[in-house]
Amino acid sequence: MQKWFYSAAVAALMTATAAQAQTDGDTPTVDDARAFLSEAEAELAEYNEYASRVYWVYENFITFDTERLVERVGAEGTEMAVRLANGTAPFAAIELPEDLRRKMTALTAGITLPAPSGDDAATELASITTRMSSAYSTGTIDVDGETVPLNELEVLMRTERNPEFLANIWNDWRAAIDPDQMASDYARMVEITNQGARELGFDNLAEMWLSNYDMPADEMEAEVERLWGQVSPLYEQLHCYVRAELNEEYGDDVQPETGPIRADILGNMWAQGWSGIYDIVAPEGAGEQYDLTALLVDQGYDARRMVETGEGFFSSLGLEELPDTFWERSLFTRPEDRDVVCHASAWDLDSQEDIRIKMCISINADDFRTVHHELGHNYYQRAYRHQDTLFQTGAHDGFHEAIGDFIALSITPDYLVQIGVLDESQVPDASADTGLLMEQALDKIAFLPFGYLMDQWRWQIFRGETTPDEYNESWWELRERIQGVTPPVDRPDNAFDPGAKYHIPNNVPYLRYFLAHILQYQFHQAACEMAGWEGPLHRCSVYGNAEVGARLNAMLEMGASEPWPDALEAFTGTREMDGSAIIAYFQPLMTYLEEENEGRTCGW
Ligand code: X8Z
Ligand code: ZN
Repeated sequence: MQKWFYSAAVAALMTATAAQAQTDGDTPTVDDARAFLSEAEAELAEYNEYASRVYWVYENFITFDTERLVERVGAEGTEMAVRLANGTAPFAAIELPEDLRRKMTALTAGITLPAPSGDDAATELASITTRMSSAYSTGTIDVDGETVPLNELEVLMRTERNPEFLANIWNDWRAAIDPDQMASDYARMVEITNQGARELGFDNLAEMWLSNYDMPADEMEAEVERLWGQVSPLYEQLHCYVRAELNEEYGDDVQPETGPIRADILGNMWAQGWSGIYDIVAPEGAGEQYDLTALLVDQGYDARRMVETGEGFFSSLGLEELPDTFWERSLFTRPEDRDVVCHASAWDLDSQEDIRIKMCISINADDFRTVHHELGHNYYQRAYRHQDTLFQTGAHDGFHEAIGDFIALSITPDYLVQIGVLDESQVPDASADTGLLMEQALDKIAFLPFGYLMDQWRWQIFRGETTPDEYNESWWELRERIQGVTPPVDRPDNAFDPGAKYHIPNNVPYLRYFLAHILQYQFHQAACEMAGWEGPLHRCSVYGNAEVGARLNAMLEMGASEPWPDALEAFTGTREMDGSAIIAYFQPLMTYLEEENEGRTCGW
């Protein structure tokens, strides 16, 4: 649970002044608003630090007792957030300077899970969300007589090739999260939080989540549609090519030539990133590639060294190195003796220097990139620590998710030579470009529809378009229609498959990752231009470029103090999110895929 979650999850305090003004029937003044916000921010800052420490302990030691602690602190946080959000009401009708208005909006729209005031709704909500979170993080399945946790299942999904075995672990993981309990918890949570959203003046929670992007919710939704429309043709080509290769590998019985792709044979528990099956779909005749996982393993990399290497990249840009406490307090590997939340996260506990990551690192290329992803959060957090509490967050949540990924786009062959992971003689020549791009597209292009549909599913529920008895059906309707994937085995009546993905039981909005996948290529393109790079974008690394570092830091330092188009402009010169950068990046691969797919019937 990241620090900016708390900033967003909490809101403003009804000051004596504002309350007084309201009871007297006077219109509050701008000074009243300023005083109100400043008291609210002080309360928030104090709560944030305390709550972060409680959540940290829970996520590092999931026990009966720590669950009770987070339930209490979670309920208190929701009650405070809702009280403060309601406290903004007297200021709705007065004209405010832009920065104060932005803070008021952050207070009302920024609560991820609101509860209605009174009736112990916040307490019930906290107990439901804690139960869902623990069910997810403590889930294990039996594989050949051994109890296996999710982070090891993820490795098996990448590396195993027997379709029956894959179908089994895919199915068993979905049974391991206690689907009956979780589905009913989820339905109750939707009722409570929708009531909370309505009390704050929103139609439902979907509208509230979409109100955090410096524009009206319906415009933001249209923006998302536009972006998906820009990039979906890339996905269709990749899907078509990968399906054909899988058909060749496994035969018609496992993967037919037409229709959706079986979700368990794409190298990932959720079919959200497909680089695990690069070996199956590698382009014929693509030049010699290197295997980053093998290089890291062969060179004896351990978890800490992966993180040190990530830090080294940020340092090369001129960013200050991580504090000693980062190394003392972070969690890098899964402890054997207790339950923890293994899903990777980055933390800022005190809005100063106490930043950490918590991750169960495996030594492979995927986690090497995730380390950079998490560090991106930490560098962002540290850069905006001088902002006021309500501005201590990303320009929008997609920015927060894009920073570390943008850095990881610079993990090129030349960069790997510079840090001694790859030998000069192993640098692939231009004939390997299609392969390099393919491997990356398997993660980044394949992710796009998944990143897009996760919140489509939730928005439909929040809007009442999907009822609890339709949860799983509507999940698979979206997965088939948008992503073109299908379950390997019939879904049981009680299945709650979305609950088997971290962000659903943990209520982390997901649109941010879709936006980040678009934005990171805009950042990369702009940074490479700054660096004077003239070659193909996928060969560009900004490692060691102090100018890029300084301009990046200038954007990070802004936090959420200005509308996000200003932050985007500060770094890239443009004010719009735009798919043309990712399209340009993968253009050579698209040409290849279109040729390969000639004569095939694409789509599903
Ligand atoms: O959840 C994450 C990060 C933590 S913010 C590891 N990601 C999404 C996921 O794992 O589903 C990163 C990319 C998508
Ligand atoms: Zn993240």
